[in-house]
Amino acid sequence: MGSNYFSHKTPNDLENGTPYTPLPDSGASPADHCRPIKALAGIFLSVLFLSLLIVLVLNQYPQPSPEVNANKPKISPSIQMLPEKLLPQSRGVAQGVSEKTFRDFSGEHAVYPWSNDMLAWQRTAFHFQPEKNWMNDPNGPLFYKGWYHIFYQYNPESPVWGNITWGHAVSKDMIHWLHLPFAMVPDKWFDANGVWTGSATILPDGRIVMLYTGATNNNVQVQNLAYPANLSDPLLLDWVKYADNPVLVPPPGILPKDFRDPTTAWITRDGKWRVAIGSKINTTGITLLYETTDFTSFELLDGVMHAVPGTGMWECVDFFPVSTSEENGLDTSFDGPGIKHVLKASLDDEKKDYYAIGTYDPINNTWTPDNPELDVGIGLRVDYGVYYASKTFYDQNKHRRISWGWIGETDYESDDVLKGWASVQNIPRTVVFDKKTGSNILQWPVEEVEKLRLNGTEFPGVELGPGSVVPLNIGSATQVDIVATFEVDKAALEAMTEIDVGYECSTSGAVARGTLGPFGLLVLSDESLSELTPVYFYISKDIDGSYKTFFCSDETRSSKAPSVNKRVYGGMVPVLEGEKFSMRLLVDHSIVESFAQGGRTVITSRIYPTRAIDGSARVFLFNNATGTSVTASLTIWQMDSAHIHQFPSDQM
Ligand code: DQQ
Repeated sequence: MGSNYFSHKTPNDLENGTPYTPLPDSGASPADHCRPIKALAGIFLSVLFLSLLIVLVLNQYPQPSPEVNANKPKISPSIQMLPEKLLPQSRGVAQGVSEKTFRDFSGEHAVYPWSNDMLAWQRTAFHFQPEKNWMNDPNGPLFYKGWYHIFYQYNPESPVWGNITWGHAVSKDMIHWLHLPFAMVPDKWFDANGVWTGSATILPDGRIVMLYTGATNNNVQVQNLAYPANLSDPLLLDWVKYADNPVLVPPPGILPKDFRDPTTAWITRDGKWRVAIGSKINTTGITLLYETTDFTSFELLDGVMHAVPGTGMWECVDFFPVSTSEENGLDTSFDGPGIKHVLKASLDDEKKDYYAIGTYDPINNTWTPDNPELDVGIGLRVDYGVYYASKTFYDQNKHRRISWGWIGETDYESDDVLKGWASVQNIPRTVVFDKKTGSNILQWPVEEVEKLRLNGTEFPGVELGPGSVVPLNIGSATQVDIVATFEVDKAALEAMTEIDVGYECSTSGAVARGTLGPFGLLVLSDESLSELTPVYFYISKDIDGSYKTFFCSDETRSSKAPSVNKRVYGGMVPVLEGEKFSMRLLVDHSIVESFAQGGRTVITSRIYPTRAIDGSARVFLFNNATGTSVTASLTIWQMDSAHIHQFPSDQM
């Protein structure tokens, strides 16, 4: 590193500041040596548990009448054990980011003999994804001169994490996309090991500032400045990296691999910009706050904006205001009455996105959660499924706040290599404060996705007795948008005496029958229910007589392939007096995005079926409660595919 890069910078001088203690690039800690044994024991128990579940399930669902289906693939898979050397390699950890390979398998170490049809089917039809190779975090989303821009962490060379470059695409509606040339590649010493995550800020004079993390040639995490070469280009094709980068280096007390992912900046009444950056001190997750006027020199503000002990490294911090009285979204710099601030962090240790709602104090540069028991990292999740590194932006075009998030893979890395790609981004979601509960945000797919709806089929007032499964005859259901409400028999609700305090989605699943649940939908199910993914509500009664509702997505029987992760995801969802139980599901091949009660609780699942694909994928209603009937009313739309192509080169 040439000292000229830093000569004018204090106190963040790489050479004169607190010396770095580089973390070892690899090598097992003492705890690591125990992992194979623990993993084997875990795998054995998981296999045993899964087998028991499968046996149980065969008796749980009455079989619907069989229907002849000429398209059903005739596959008799044989399982092969993977040699130890084929187990997925760790990706990212040595370079100082969280694990980018899915390793948390509940199955055994076995490869499944996927057919080409099965792998091809997994590719989504209306979610954003590059043509091939690896993608992770969304970066710097913005709206500019008529175009929505998405940048993203991308490996141009393979379907696994590495060589991180900024992919770039534009859209008029955030549904149909045109791929553009890479915005930034790792070609400078200050980002030689990766052009990592960053955020855009649109200044009042129209200039665009992009702050991003660079992993330097020595794997130190620094913050860099980039800006468009030509602001009159609506496509923002060319990006200039500021010559005097980095503009920020890890401050004293922060390890060189614990300093990343700058937020969008916001301006306060003193006319100065603030930028938050995630980090940790020991095991306390923290948000550092910097002040700047020119985005080239920054001052670290005293203390931290927020810290939560035990939550570990905070990646991809996001910070934004929400209106407590209006419907519209707010610019990140909005200041005025009737607002709260949302603080979100992606927990490196758990690979989960958490948020909390609270109050920002721009004088003391602190943020305080409304409810300390639901603080960042210990309370509400942005999404209870496979979803990470989310980032919002203010869409000045439609006055709304939009969030993007990375939906990773939960299959074997070797399967990703076979299919040639890995990961997608969610359907962008509008984010507002939930004025009814006052305690959570609401996330909802942008209205533009509804333009993909084709023929809709309505199913009004379907009666579901205890233990019933009802097929919904819409033909193939691999690309569908489902909006459903459920009404529980009021008498059963009032008569329930059973106390049911121990329910958790993750440990119970759709086979655990209670008086008032589970009930919901089975998606990506084949005709004989040999593969199925229940998305459901479960109502439990607490000791004090109150009801709690859980919203869950149960992947445990979603695939015959043992080499994919199959979990039950979910959490609690507030259902207020007078409200029906409502859910919306976007099914797009291997993705199911599920929204309960208007988006109070959201779950994203990755599903890799072997039978419930193409024309064999069906949807059913089910009620596995023992003590209540449920009335369901729903509409299912088949969904068109989005147009996602290269931008025509003659028009660039
Ligand atoms: N992904 C980036 C980092 C970020 C992580 C590297 C989160 O900047 O912390 O690809 O997934």
